[in-house]
Amino acid sequence: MHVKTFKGIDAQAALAKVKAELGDEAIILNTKTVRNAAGKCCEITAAIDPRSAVPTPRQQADGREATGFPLPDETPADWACEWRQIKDQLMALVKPQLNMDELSPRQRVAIKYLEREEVDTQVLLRVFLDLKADPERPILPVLEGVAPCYGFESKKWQQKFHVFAGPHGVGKTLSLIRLALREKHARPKSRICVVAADQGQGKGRLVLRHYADLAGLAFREAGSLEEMQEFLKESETFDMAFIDLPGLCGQTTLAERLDAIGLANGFDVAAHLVLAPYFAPSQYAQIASRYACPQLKSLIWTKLDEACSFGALLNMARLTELPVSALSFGPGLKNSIVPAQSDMLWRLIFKHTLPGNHAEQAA
Ligand SMILES: Nc1nc2c(ncn2[C@@H]2O[C@H](COP(=O)(O)OP(=O)(O)OP(=O)(O)O)[C@@H](O)[C@H]2O)c(=O)[nH]1
Ligand SMILES: [Mg+2]
Repeated sequence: MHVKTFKGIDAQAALAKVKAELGDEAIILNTKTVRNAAGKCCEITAAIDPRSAVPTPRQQADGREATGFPLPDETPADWACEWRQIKDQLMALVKPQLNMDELSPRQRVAIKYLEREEVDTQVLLRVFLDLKADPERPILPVLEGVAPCYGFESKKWQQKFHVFAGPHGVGKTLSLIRLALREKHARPKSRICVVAADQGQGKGRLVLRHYADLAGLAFREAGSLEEMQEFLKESETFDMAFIDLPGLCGQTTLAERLDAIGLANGFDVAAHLVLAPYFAPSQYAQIASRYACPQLKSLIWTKLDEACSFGALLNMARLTELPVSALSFGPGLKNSIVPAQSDMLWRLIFKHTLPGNHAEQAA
């Protein structure tokens, strides 16, 4: 474990230095205000484990480790587990230093609420330090920094190829169909193709074909490198392609899978990680690391109607540093997915109001 102390004119400045040098995985061990000849300054002591840090897309994109500590090729599972325990213990030590008295009553209530929603301590600490700097500061702009939204629609998402990836059964195929249908509805003239990239294994491709036929979308099967190359040759004739990737097997990573079907380099690809909000924290950490790659651009949350807390949305946004692009809240085809907007996310987290209900209330 590497431990280092950072100084700044205030907590925000010192924290920015921690992030720049050690990354988001850094654990804050201590914060204190010190006086020196120049006046007051904030001192933060932080630690990082060089082996268990989850690589961020930024780190992978330029091939360098932003912490400056080299990562070995493999992280032994027992060490990862041990580090998690150490981290939990360190967090338990740090937590009492989240001195709630330093916040205004409104800020305090919001932080306590997030804690009950199972928002992890790293997120809470970041929010706490931001709020502490200004007792008048409302919490939502701070949270928007942690989990920004960038709603899925072609006006904003101008990539041609959209890959829907994620664990088995989370709702990848259904999300893809609904977003493709929304796009077709909004721009009837756009030439949209849906592509089953599941090598003929999943029943999802039958569903895809069925809805593609009904909605007048083109449909292709391209699960292998050869089939994908064939598809890419004719892709000039389409404005957008929605590619349905099956859940990854074993320890395969998304980068390896995209490489295997020839989508890793040189194409206009945005991959979207589809997730449901009821995995265990350790599973999210593993998913974040397996799916991290330069093409991964957003998170799509599904099965919100089945969840009882939504802290995972903030936790995963911090882990992946990705915006949320769509929210799905029902098993049906109609009125059950929307491009994500910040107000929907906060209503979901703070009021447990599903986006659909919000739309109805507003109507
Ligand atoms: N309640 C609820 N069910 C959903 C939601 N999204 C998808 N589902 C259901 O989840 C099940 C799996 O959906 P799929 O789209 O087939 O999931 P998938 O990730 O493509 O599954 P695989 O291809 O088998 O890995 C279906 O029964 C969907 O109706 C949602 O937002 N809410
Ligand atoms: Mg599927």
